[in-house]
Amino acid sequence: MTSSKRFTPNLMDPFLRNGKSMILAYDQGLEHGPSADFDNRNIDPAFIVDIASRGGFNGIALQKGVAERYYDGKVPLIVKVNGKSALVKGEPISKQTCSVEYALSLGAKAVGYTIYLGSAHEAEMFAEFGRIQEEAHERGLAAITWVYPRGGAIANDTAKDVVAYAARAALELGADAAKIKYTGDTQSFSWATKAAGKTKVFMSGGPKAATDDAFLSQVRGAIDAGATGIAVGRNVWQHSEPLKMADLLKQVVFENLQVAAAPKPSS
Ligand code: FBP
Repeated sequence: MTSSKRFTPNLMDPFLRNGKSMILAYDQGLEHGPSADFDNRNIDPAFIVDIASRGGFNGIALQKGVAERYYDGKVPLIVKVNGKSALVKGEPISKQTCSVEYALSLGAKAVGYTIYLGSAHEAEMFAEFGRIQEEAHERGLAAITWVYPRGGAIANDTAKDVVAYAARAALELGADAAKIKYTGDTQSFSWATKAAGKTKVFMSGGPKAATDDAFLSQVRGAIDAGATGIAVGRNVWQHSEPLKMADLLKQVVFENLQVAAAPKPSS
């Protein structure tokens, strides 16, 4: 099977190690606000940038203001090129905050763009992502989309069919990778990884899980379902020992660690 000359299968290579990947996400300061997610340690972007390199992450996702001031070049960069605050209510929409050209000038190897699938405003985000994807590819950058089903039309954003729809939307819209929520089990998440086709699937983390094993078993389930990896934030940098959590994640993602065997860091 051949692909068109327009498809460059290796744009995600900077973020892969043996075909797998762990990306650290830190755009929550804009998406949720500092008081929702941060404490005195992780409110400092330098703390997170340090975790990314010392924790062996294969990428870090930042908004442009944080990237401009704190990115140290040690880990491949994804610049989020849209964003919104948690203050606006109603049908969600997230618009462009940074050009592809500017992301490239910051050292990005990929741009990230959130689409609220099912929102009354999805058409605007589809169109904007379409332009960004084409420009990113022209400039040799990967286009990664966070596809989050949301709005009045969505009853359950982690239902099997809804998550598979998110994965498929990413493929149809030309994303190199899709960051999607976990469905809760390997079998149902497998449908999403199938739906994504050649678009690589990354599991999104969500709020910090009650126990380390609870989170690690989600990661195990996603990898077993065919995901390329994870793109997570709070479960790492809200952890009392982020580097120990990073080490456990590496073992699950790259070394096939079964979660029952995972040593537990104190949390
Ligand atoms: P987490 O692992 O902390 O959930 O981060 C993943 C992420 O996609 C962030 O990149 C983004 O800021 C946030 O989740 C969006 O969260 P929400 O689902 O509340 O919009």
